Amino acid sequence: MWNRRNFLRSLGLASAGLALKPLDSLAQKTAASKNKQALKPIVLSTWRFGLEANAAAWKVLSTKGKALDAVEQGVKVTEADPEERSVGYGGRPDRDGKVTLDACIMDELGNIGSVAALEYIKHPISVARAVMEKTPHVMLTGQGALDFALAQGFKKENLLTDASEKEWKEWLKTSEYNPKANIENHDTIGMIALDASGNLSGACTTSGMAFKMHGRVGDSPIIGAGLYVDNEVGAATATGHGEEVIRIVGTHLVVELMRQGKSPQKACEEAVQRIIKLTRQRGKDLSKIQVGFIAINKQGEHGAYCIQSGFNYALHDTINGNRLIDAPYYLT
Ligand code: SD4
Repeated sequence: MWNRRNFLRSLGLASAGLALKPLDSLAQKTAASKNKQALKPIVLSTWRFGLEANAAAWKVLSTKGKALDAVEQGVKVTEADPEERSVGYGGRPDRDGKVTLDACIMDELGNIGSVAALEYIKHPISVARAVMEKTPHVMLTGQGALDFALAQGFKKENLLTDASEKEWKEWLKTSEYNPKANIENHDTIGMIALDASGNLSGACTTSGMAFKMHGRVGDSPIIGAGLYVDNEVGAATATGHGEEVIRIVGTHLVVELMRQGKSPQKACEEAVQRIIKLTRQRGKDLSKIQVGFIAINKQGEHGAYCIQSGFNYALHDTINGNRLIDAPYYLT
């Protein structure tokens, strides 16, 4: 007789003793979300230069390449562009006139690599990847990072362009360190991607805050602050005042909020709220601070949120192609 039990047995479920139990609504929801077709591949990156970076990443993703390769190839475009004065070559220097770079990378297995305060190397993200793949460590800084890069065959180059040097000399006239929200003395490219196989990876790279103290390290090379990936849950990256992102271990928080069931959008909002609360608690002026988060989850859903208007991000997916989106913000 053909009954439900026989049908389930034909699927190999009844013998596992699973299928005959009534599903409660939570289990049903979980099953539904697992069955939901993930929107993939998808890549998301910070700021308008993310459009060009996404295009490079998409070449990898659309040919079934790995998210890890996509994010590295993507952010390298921004690192190499001297017109982008906040990342890599052409980045604004610190107050001593030195271009010092921060970057990190994380893959779907939890492998991580990072460099901080690295000078003279155009592609710190690739050095971060080499730290991840070729050393027993996860982070190298300053001279040690440079020595390692040179030993790996990276070329030593002057990264201070005439334009950035001119700006620094102008800045020296007042020497006032007063980074303004959204004014181009701080930007970073953070990129997160979900590939066709459903794996997540991310990369983050910057020259950091312009005219920072020599040796200052921001959030961008710190796993859990500027970038975090958990292949079971989602990925997030950050831009803006790094000190504020570090204070709440921002991207780890965003990913953990997604783990608790929050959408990427809600998770970004809650992390920004956390910064707002601490800023007020510390009696600091919120209007001077900008932080933006972007996030994706395993289903390819995305979200973004920032403190004040002016932050945008680039999104490339299979439905709408590559586009720039203004992030929603808190302060009106
Ligand atoms: C830093 N978070 O060094 C970086 C800078 C940045 O938009 O992203 N600015 O603090």
